[in-house]
Amino acid sequence: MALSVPEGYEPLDARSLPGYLARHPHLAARLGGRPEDWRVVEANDGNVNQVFRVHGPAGDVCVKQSLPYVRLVGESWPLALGRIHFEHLALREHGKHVGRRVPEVLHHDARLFLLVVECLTPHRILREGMTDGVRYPRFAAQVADYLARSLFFTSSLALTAEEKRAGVAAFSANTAMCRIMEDMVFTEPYQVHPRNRWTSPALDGLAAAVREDVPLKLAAFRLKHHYLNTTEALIHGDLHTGSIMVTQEDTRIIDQEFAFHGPMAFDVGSLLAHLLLSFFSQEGHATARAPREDSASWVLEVAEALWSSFHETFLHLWEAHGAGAGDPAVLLTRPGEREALRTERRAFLQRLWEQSVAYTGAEMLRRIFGLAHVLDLERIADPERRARCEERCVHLGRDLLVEPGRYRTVRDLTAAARNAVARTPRGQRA
Ligand code: SR1
Ligand code: MG
Repeated sequence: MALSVPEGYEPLDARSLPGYLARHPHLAARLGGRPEDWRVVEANDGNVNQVFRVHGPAGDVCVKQSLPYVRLVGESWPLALGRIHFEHLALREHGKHVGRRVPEVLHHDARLFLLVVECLTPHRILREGMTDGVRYPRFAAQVADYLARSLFFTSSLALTAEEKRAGVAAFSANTAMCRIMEDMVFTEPYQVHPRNRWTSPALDGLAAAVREDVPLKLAAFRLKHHYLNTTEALIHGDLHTGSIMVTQEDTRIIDQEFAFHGPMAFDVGSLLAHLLLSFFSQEGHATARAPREDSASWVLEVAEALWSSFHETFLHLWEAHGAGAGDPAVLLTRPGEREALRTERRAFLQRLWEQSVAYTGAEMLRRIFGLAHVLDLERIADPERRARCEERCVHLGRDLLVEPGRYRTVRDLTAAARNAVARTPRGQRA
């Protein structure tokens, strides 16, 4: 059955794309030469959209277009085209606060649901680099700065009530993408569901245990409730290591199609989850010549630096640019109230930390039992070896989701990850 699309919409492909770009002089000029000289490369490393990189004699562009279905699955899973509109809006809004941490928008075509952004070269997807054991010295500080700025400046700590509500309204129709998360993160991994998959038979028992685990299912739904009902800031909405491109010097955040006004902790927790998934996968990639212990340690150092740098930057931004409608500084204006204000701000960040811990757990679990897995673990070819790494993810993920309050600091979290590995020496099951 053909999927219904608005009049004027058609998906472009490698053959039709040069003609389209040639009709837009600023894009053609950026590429240089003539359309015959342009090389179109399909870069379908995301799950949802169609992406092309186009290389010309003078430069490159990246073209992203919504398809009327989920690219990973095909036409059997229809998906609203409007997601590219929200990606465009989020790039514009976050771009005001984070500068070049997000790609520059070059062109938006509302009729074709198409976006052209700068092509990031020589950057590569962070997850791929980390899976190869590469370390990126600037990443933690740069992504922490991105997170603090994108979240703080789109929250009511900085905005007036009118600005904040206008932001919530602008993204409120991104429901199709939020629904993917509501189903895939908080619901399906805890049910028998046709989209679920895991390393079988090694993890069959754990998958069944998850479906019968009442405290875990309650914790997942407590968090789903939080996700559904929190409009704290304009969040990226899918901030994992596959949504980040890096070089040794630079960090850029891509793929904003899940953006909406949601919980700050969803972004923080998602990123921490993917760091932990990478950490637990490192042993699965170890060889005698490359034991990966240094890469694994680096990943946890990144988690620690990320949170402490985020914490410090967020407080600094609050101090310098606060007094939005939701900032208690509006009321606590007397010199004698400064200390109470500082205490309140730190308490805010402590709550954000504990919410982030719970989201970390949920994201780790869904990447083991749900539809969308991660290259870090999938690239471990031997299923027994992969299952050993995944079991550690499941045990820690469950604990983070059910008892986030036990992890008061980021060091509690990284210590738990290190202990999980130490408790089950190489080659043993958890
Ligand atoms: C159907 S999309 C599967 C997943 O890929 C994206 O990156 C999101 O994380 C989504 O849940
Ligand atoms: Mg993505």
